[in-house]
Amino acid sequence: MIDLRSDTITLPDETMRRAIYEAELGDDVYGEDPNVNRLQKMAADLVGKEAAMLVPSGTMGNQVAILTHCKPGTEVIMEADSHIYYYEAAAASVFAGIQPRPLQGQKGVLPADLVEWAIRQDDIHLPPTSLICLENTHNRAGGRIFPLEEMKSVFNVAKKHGLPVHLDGARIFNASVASGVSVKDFTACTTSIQFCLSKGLGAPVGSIIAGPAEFIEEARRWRKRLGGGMRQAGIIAAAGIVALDKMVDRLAEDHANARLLAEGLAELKGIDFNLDDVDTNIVIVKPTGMSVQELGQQLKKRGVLTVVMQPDRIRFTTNKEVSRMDIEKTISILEEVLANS
Ligand code: TLP
Repeated sequence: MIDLRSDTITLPDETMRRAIYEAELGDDVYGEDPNVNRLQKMAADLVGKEAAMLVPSGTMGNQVAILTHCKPGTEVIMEADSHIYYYEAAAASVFAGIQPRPLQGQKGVLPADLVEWAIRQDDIHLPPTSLICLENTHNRAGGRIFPLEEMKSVFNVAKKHGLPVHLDGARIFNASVASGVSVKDFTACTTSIQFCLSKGLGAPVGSIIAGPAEFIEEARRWRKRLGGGMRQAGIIAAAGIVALDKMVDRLAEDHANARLLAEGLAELKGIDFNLDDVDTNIVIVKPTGMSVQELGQQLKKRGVLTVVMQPDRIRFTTNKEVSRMDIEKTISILEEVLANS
């Protein structure tokens, strides 16, 4: 099977498995796991924040950040197609008791003036705005990069209103590798960030949440409340260290494969698709001659796995397990399937 469902399907390579096997362990709830401590220090340095903390998943990272930043009854500004709004099973409403304020972005980007417009005035009728969430790269917009200048503008608006900014940077390393902008430059426009070790970077599990030391101290309590205090988590952290040390540069291969796929798709009839919409490792297309379900099934029958993203859109996500040859094969399979549409 050529698995283009997600970059979450990536498997740890031999170096990672060896690091996991050899990891010296301790109880992280006592702060005694050497690999967790090393990973957290490494991650904080990489994103230019005072402190960082390992969490089991990107979802928990985002939710712990919201719980730490916000009081119940406040409002959180987020993009209407963001992972936090769309894919986290309303966790922020359930756990943090916040009211989401979804704003329609432009290809995942929230313009600063729209954000400023949505910030609540001080009025007894209104929920106070407590947080602004951004996503970079933006998953449902097709792995789009939130440009640095736009992030700066949002951050300036946030500062003006005394509000924190949380970045869902599940794929911030993709944004950095593809744009040449350092991760630190992106994260300088944020108060806190969550990024995933378990997507294109190939670790089996784990995400990092980073921010000011005081914020991370409080986040640690929230992680514990949610049952995310992991004991000998060095098993996970050892893989995370390899991910940050050795796997960042290889994201360029995923981007090149996505571009190859996109160029192939641009030649085909039966789909609506714009080559300029592909920034990183995600390609989202709209079939015109058949339903997305039908296209997904036809591809699966021929050995290509994809994911339905919207009622009329299907997603291909390049990842470490998929080679250039696999992409060439996918293009010819698509040609065959779409020719019959
Ligand atoms: N995204 C997954 C699915 O949940 C949709 C995928 O296959 O793309 N932020 C962003 C931007 C994400 O794309 C994801 C996962 C997460 C957060 C959550 O990470 P996990 O799965 O570790 O909870």
